[in-house]
Amino acid sequence: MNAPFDAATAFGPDAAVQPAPDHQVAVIGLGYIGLPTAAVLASHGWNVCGVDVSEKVVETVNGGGVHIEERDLDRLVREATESEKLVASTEVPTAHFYMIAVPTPLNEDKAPDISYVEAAARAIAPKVLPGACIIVESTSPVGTTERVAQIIAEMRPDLKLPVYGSQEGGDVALAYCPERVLPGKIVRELVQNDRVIGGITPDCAKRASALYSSFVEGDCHATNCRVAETVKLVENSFRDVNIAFANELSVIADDLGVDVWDVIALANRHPRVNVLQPGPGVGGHCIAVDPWFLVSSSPKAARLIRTAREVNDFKASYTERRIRALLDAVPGGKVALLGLAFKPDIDDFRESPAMEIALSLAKTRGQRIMLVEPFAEELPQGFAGTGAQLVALDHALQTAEIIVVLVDHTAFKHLLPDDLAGKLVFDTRGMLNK
Ligand code: SAJ
Repeated sequence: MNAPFDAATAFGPDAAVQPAPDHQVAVIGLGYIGLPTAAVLASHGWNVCGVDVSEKVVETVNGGGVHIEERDLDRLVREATESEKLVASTEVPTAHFYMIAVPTPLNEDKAPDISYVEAAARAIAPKVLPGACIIVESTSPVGTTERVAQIIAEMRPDLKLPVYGSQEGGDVALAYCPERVLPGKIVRELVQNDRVIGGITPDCAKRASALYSSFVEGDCHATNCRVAETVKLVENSFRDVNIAFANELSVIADDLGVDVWDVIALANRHPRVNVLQPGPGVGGHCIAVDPWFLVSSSPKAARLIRTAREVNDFKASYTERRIRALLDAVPGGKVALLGLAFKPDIDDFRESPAMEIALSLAKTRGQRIMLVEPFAEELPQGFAGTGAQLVALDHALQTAEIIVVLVDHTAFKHLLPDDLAGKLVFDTRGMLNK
């Protein structure tokens, strides 16, 4: 164990030449991306060590359990730990491949905070051996992969690191390969989606591709690390800008007194038009965050991207104002807010515009608020003491004068006009039109 090895020859778990260490892949960060990735790698035959700073997470995974809800993940992790292909640890081991999948949040001035990636690089540096390959998966500002190389170079002067723009390989390969999976479909998309693999040098991309091509059914596209880092930010910014167009349209349609859902459905009958769906704002940990990385790096140029972010944030406060107007129109009446998650059929309430709206309303009108959320077993944190109640859909339909659809969960889709007869209805998702 821990003998020098050559990861360039490790083209898959079944390759004829297999170097010594027990841990072929170390996945740093066992969150929404790292844990599914570690489990999928293990299910494809790799010996994986998942690393997390949280002892509780490590204990849970080693016990075959999961600390996050994601379709099929519990089964995958249980099988991977039972077969001993996946172990978890708080310590970074020596490995052939290191994958960094830690958070990259925004700081207060909306600039990216890559300190967790830097900490991961510092934890890898003492363990890394010549021939290994380090891959960053975390959504990152352009230049982050090179920053990781710089940290390793500073801590390990004995190693020759690759240099961007050079054709020469180094002792250690470094690449950026962004995750692109959709929450709710992570396990499937990890295998099916194409991947973009950007090396600091072409050789780095080739070495990183060896790992991905062992479990990805989609195509693996090799490029350089700066392009790959930009691609990730572009994907989520593209979606944010397009959702902003739909959200702005919904406000314009209110001004004009036309039905935005009819407008979008008919406009989308044009062969080159595809307007997305308005909602109560944009949530999640990616689309509402990543565009700021581009704005932060090019503040003057990124005018459309910044405005789109502002439009999508504005849509949540606009929605709240409309609900307050409905409450004012029915003095003493109760409102049922349908859905709190950040998008349909998911139990993730973090960074959710629906949750933000509900919490803000509950603070001042708590006694008049009923929450209907099939994915919540109890009243979510923050509502305690406000008077807001978590109720079943049937109860809400019997007692509320106002119904607001914030999330179009499948569990709400059977609602019929008769169920809503005599009530004030505000459908932020156009669910009842479909
Ligand atoms: N939304 C709308 N209208 C739409 C589509 C979405 O209001 O027409 C809202 C959703 O309700 C939600 C938010 O946007 O609040 C984001 O949802 P999403 O399903 O569009 O995306 P995420 O955040 O769950 O996942 C995205 C994906 N990126 C793209 O589709 C370009 C996923 O592939 C990425 O891997 C993920 O971000 C990530 O981790 O970066």
